[in-house]
Amino acid sequence: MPARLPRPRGARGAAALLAAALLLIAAPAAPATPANSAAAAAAAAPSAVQVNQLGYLPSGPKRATVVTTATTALPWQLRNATGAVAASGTTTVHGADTASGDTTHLVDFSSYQGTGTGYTLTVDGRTSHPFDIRADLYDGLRSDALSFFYQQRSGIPIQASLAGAAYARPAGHLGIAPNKGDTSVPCQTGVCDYSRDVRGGWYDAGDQGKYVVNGGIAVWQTVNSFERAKRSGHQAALGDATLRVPERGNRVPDVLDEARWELEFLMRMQIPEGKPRAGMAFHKIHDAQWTGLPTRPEQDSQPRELHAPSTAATLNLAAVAAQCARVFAPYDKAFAARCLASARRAWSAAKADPNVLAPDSDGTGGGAYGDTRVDDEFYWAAAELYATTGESAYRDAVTSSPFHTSADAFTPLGFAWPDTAALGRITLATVPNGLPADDRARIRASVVSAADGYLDAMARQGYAVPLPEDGYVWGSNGQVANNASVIAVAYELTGHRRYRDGALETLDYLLGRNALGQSYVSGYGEQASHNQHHRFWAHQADASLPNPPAGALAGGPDSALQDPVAQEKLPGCAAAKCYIDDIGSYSTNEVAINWNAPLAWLAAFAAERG
Ligand code: 9MR
Ligand code: 9MR
Repeated sequence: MPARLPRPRGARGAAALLAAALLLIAAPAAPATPANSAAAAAAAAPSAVQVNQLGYLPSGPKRATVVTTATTALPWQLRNATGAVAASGTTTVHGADTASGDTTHLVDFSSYQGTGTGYTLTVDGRTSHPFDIRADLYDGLRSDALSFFYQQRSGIPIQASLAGAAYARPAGHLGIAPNKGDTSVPCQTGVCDYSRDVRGGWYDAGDQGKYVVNGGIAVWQTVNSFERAKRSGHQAALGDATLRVPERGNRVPDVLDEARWELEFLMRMQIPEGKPRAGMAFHKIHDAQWTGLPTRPEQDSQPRELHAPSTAATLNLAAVAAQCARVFAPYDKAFAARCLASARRAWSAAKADPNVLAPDSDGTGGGAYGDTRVDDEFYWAAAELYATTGESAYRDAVTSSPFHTSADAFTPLGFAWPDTAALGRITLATVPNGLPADDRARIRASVVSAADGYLDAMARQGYAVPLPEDGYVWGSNGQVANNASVIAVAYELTGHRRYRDGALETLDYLLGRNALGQSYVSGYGEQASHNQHHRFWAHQADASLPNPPAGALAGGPDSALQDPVAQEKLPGCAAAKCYIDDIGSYSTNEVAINWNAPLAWLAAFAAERG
C-alpha cells in the first residue's frame, strides 16, 4: 500500500501491545482458596459492556463487546426499560484484541426483535449504557449528518431557523472586513497574476480552508448517496423538503442542493480560458497563516490565497463534475450541462499536464493535501466520464488504467482522499455502462471481494472494526465509514444479508461499541464526543460558543499521536485507544467533510426500511 496516509508508528504501537500482553501475563491466576475467592470473582467481572449507545434496528444485527478476562462464557441479560429480562443467553469468548489490548467476549442478541427505549445489557454484574431498539433509529442521524454540510457552508449566513439559534452565524468569507476573501482571491506569489472569485463551498474541517481534493471525495459521496438511494427506491428520504437547507421547496432533492453548494465552488476553482494551465483546478484556497482557536468565519482577518493548480485537484473536479452531469440531469439540465463542460475541460487539462503534484510541504495556514500519485485519480475521473457519456475515449482510459485490473483499487485500510480508484470501481459496478458483461462482472466481484476482506477484519476483532489492526490513522473513523460503504454496496450487488449486517455493525463501532466506549458522533449516545477541534463550535475554548451540533463525526483514534495534546495525554496508548475528546487534539478529534460524508451515506443506508 502506498504510504500516503500517516502510518502508525510501529515501534510505539508494538511497545503498547507488549505492555498490554505483559499485563495479561502478570494478571494473577488466583488459587481458589476461601480467602481470595471473592477477589477472584471481582477480578473476573467485566470491566465494560460496550454497545451502540444509540441502539439497534429490530431487523439488524445486535452485538455487544464485553471487556473481561474470564476464560469461559458468561451469562448475559437484556433488560427493557422496566428492568424486566427481555432476553438472555451466554457470551462467546473472543480473547485478545490486538488493536485495543483488551480481552473480550461477544454478546449476540440479534434474534431479539422487540422494540422500545431504555434497554440495557448486563453481563456478570456490569451494565451497559441504555439504548433503543427501533426501526426509525437512523432517521435523525440521516438528516443531522447532512446538516453538518449546511453548517460548514462558506459565503452564506447560517440561519437559526435551519440550524438552531446557537449555530446561527453571519456569512463567512464574502469580502466583508475583517475577512479578506473569498470574492477576489490572489494567488500565492509566482503562481498567477490575477484574482479569482472562489466564494462558497464548504469549509473543510475545524479550519476554514477549502481544498479541491478533499471537497472532491466528500461531494462525490454525498451525490453517490443519492444515486444509490435512487437505485434502491428510497430517494424520497433525501428528496426536496426533507433536509434543513435553505433551498427546500425548489423541486430539487435537498441532498443535491447541498452538494451543489460545493460543486459550484469547485468549478470556480477551475482556471479560466486564456490563462496559463486553463482548465486545471487550483489545489486549494486558505489563510496565509494558521488562525487560532476560536476564530469565527466572519472574523477571520488572514489574507486568503490560491495555491498552485495540481493534476489531482483537476481530476477530482473532472470526476465530480461528470458525476454531477449524470445525477443532476433529471432535475436541472442547464446545471448538468455546465458540469459536463467543466468535467471535459478538466480531463483535457489533466491529460495535458498529467504530473503536476501538490507537495506535502505546503502546509502553512492550511492542510497540504499532498498527493504523489495520480493514476488512481485518472481512473476515477475516466470512470465517471465514461459512465456519464459512454464515449470511447473515456472507455479506453478506463480499460487501459492499471487500476482497472489491479488488486490495489481496494486496500485493507480503504479508499481516502489520496486513494480514489475504488470510487471509480464503485461507479462502474453500479451505474449502467457499456463495458462488456464479463468485465462488469469482474468489477462487481472486486467490490464484493473487498467487502469480504472487511468482514474478515471485523470477525477477527473484538470490536468488529473494518480496519487492519495497524489502521488507526488520522481520520480512522472516516476509513471505517468508507469501508462500511463498500460493504453496503456489496449488499446491493448480491442481496446477501451478511453484507447488510456488516455495514450496520460498523455503526455500532462508531456509536460506542469500541475500546473507549465512546460515541464518536456528537449528540448521539451517553458518552459522545463534544469537544471536536473546530474554530466556531469551540465551546471548550470559549464558553460563549456552541459545542459541535449533533451528527458531527470525530476523526477517531490515530496511533501516530500527531498533535501536542495527543502527545501529552496519550503516550503509550494501544492503537484503538489513541483518541481524546479535547479541542486541541486535531489529529484525533477534528471534524471533516470527508468523514461526515461517509457517515451521512451510511446513515441514509441504515435508515432505509423494507
Ligand atoms: O488547527 C489546524 C487543523 O485544523 C489542521 O487539521 C491541523 C493539521 O493541518 O493543523 C492545525 O493547526 C495547527 C498547525 O498544524 C500547527 N500549529 C498550530 C496550529 C493550530 O492548532
Ligand atoms: O485527513 C487528512 C489526513 O489524511 C492527513 O494525514 C492530515 C495531515 O496532513 O490532514 C488531514 O486533513 C486535515 C487538513 O490537512 C486540514 N484540514 C483538516 C483536515 C482534517 O484534520
